[in-house]
Amino acid sequence: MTFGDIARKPLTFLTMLVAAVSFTASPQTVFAQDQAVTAPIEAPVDAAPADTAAPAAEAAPAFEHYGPDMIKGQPTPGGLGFQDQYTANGNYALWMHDAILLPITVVISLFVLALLLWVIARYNRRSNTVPSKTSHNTLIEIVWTVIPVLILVVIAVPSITLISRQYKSPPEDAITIKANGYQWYWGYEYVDNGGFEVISNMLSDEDALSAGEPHQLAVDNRMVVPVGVPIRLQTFGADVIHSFGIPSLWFKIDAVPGRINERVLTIQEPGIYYGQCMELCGARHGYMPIAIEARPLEEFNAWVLSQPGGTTPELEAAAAAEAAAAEAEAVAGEGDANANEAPAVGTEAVAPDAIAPTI
Ligand SMILES: [Cu+2]
Repeated sequence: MTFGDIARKPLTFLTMLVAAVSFTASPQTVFAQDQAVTAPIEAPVDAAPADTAAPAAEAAPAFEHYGPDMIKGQPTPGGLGFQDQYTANGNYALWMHDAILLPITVVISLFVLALLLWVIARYNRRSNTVPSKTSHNTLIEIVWTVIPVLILVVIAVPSITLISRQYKSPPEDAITIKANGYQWYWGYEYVDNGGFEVISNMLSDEDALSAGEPHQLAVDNRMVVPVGVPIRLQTFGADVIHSFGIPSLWFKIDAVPGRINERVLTIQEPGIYYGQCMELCGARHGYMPIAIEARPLEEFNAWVLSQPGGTTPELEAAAAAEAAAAEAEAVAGEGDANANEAPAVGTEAVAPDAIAPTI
């Protein structure tokens, strides 16, 4: 054995030891990275409201946001069913679940349970010593084919209706709002209102509780939307796939990089509705909640005007009309000036006559 062998053996051993230690340590390393990632993200969480709120406060009078008494869409402790619904689609889906699916499921389950119990009690080896050798019964076979088909038809009709309602295109006059998913927060772009974007980060537990809002759902800047008006809600993934989902509005679409998805959303009542990112999108996927604040249209417009760069289509139309009128006046003025050239000579000619009698 040469010195090289001896040197190599401990080296191999050392290498393996280092490898083993690094394998066992790697989860901690990953975790440490998570925390390292978490730390700088938390800084903008605090910084974002200051950045966005400050110019808003300067630009226009402060807008009074809804307090916790207006929270309508949120999970309840021990809740088993759906959240209360605040859209037409949500109410339809809830009706379909409560009035059709649940009764059918319960009746079928009880029927199958009763059949099982009956078979166990009546046709066991002790009470039924001579088994029947019947192998076909046309009536029973028709019944157990036709009844399930009818059940499926009863489920299919409202089910397909619901799907078609969910995929209805937004009307032309719908207000377009774009929800951009970022790792790990949301940005709401008001495309029809000047194109400004509101950045929305989760509040810390302490801030949420002191505001009276549910922790891990409360955010610093809510997505303010008009109530009773169709919204063309578009989603976009700025980095990876996210999903924009609000259970109480029966609304969920993926936010995919490189494409825009859109659905129409019409909220029936003013209030606050909470949702979350619903596509696993990375380390802080669970900490990018959605909070929608639905306000009557006038209040929504007031909020829009309180945002830097915010404007309404009416204001834009009025400004455009004003500009057009001013332009028309200018053109008319030029025209008048040209037209007045001849009368101007006339007035000059008239002037001496007019002056003459007074002399
Ligand atoms: Cu996400």
